[in-house]
Parts: sequence; structure tokens; C-alpha cells
Amino acid sequence: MTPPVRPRLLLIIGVLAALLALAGAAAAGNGGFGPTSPASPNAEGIATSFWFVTALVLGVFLLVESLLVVFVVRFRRRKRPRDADGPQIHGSNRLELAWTAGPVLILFAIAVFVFAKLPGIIDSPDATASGGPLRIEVVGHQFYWQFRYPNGVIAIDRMRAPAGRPVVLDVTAPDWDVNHSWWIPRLGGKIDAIPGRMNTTWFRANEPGFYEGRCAELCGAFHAKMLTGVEVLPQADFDEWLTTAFSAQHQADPALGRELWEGVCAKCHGLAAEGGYGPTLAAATLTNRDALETVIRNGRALPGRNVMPSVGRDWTAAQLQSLYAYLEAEFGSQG
Ligand SMILES: [Cu+2]
Repeated sequence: MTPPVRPRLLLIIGVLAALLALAGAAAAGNGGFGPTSPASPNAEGIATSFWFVTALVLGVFLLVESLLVVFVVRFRRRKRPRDADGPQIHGSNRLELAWTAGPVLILFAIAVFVFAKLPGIIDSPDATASGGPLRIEVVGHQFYWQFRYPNGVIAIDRMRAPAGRPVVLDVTAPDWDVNHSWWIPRLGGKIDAIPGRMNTTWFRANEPGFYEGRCAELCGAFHAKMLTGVEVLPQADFDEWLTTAFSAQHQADPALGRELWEGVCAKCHGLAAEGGYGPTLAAATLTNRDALETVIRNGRALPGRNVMPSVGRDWTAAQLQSLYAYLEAEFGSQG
């Protein structure tokens, strides 16, 4: 025998489920429904297009749903018998024209709006008086981002950029790596980092500040730790940082070594080499340069265990020296 249906219980469960489903979005910033507040012209173009389409979609939704409710109430059965047929009507030219032309016009409006916005999203603006755009190479690795500035300066995970000046990003991944996706929501859309292919994107940050980002393509076990960010500085501060980094990176640079340790090694092996996802590393291992270079360049596949990617197959000698210098200062005395 089928149990009796309890409409009120079903209704309560339905409402609770809907509230639960919406709670996460409501708790997020911006109500969770809209893009983050844009801080670069291309991000502005994306956000404006989003709100334009959303307004139209909301209008259609309200129109359809309110008509539905009106019809449900107005044409309800009342006292008519269950099997009584409704009046047989046929054809209404005006109505048919309206529901054909309406959607066409809406789609046309969306297309015109988005195509008008696209150049401002895709093409980087011409450089201003402050000189040409700054070009930074962005390389996605398992599981870190490496940035290279025009003068050869290297940075990991945290990009520095000048405010008010266009920054063009050449985004790729090494041949032996996997697909990643560069995404700083407030500074523009996603762009894929694909092995063997160079994709280009850009931003021009209006204000100094820190803009968070992350890898937006599932790229392996530690994808979620591929966090990144752009620290936007006033032009003079940026120039000063770049010059200082340039002279420091001529030789072993402990500051770069620290970035490499924290961004590349410690995500799996722990900040104090205590292990975690990757095995615990002994001080003796960390200060053995030859062994380190072998594993950094080639990675390691242990049978039945995790595979370590070849994180630094393309590292320069200066990068390796910088990492050694940092590790020897940090772990040398203990070993
Ligand atoms: Cu990734």
C-alpha cells in the first residue's frame, strides 16, 4: 500500500532545500550572483556585459512567471467537470508575431551589445605617456605560477605590476606540464595556459592594491593550492622593486629562493619540510645540491605513491642557486 502523500511536509522540505541551495551564494560577497567589482577596463567590459544580459534575462523571467501565475489562477477548473475540454481556438497573428519577433530582438540586442564591448575586452589599450605596455611572461606549472619580466627578473605566484599602465601577459605552460588557466577576476577574464601555445591577455589596474586570483583549470592534485595574485604598485614603487630584484637576482638571491621554496616546494612538502602531501624532507637532503637539482629537474615517480612533477626542468642556474642559498640558510645549521 502506498503511504499517503503529505503536501505540507513536501512543501517544507522543498523550501528548506531551496534556502540551503541559495545560502552559499547569499553568504558570498556581492550576493554571490554578480562578478567581483572590476578594477581594469577589460574586467569592466565583462561586468557590464554580464549585467546587461542579466537585466534582459530577469525581465523575461518575470514576464513568463507572472503570466504563468495569472493563467493558472484565471483559467483554473472551478466547477467544470474534470474532462471538459477548453474552447478550441486557432491562430492569432499578432501573438505569434510577437513571440517570434520578441526573442529575435532580445538576442539581437545582446549580440550588438557584446560585439560592441568585445574590442575593449580583448585588445589592450595603447600605451600612454608612461611608455609602452609592460610585457610579462606567465607560465603555469604544477602547481605554481612563474612570472618573467622583460629584464629577466623572475617571481613566483605573486606578480607585481604598475598601476595605470597596460600590462600584457603572454600566458603558456611548459611542454611537459598540463593545462592551467590564469584568472584574476577583478583584472579581466580567464586565459588558458596551454603547453606549446602562447595566449595573450592584458590588464590595466586603476588603483594600487592586491588582486587575488587562482588557477581556473583542474590541473592535478594540488590545483586548489595554485593561488596567485597581482600586487599593483604606484609606477615609481614598481620600478624600484624591479631594479632591486634585478640586481639581487644576478647572484644567488635568498628572497627569490624563499619564493621558490614557498611557492614550489612547500605546497606539498610543508613550510618546515615536515611533509604533508609530499614526503618529509631531511635537512641533509635539502642541502645536497646535486640530489636537489636531479629531483627538481626530473621529478620523481615512486611506485605505488604520488608522482612528483618535474617542477623546475626549465629553471635557470640563478634560480637553483637562489633556492640553495635560501635552503642552506634555513636548514643548513640543523643538518
Ligand atoms: Cu593549475
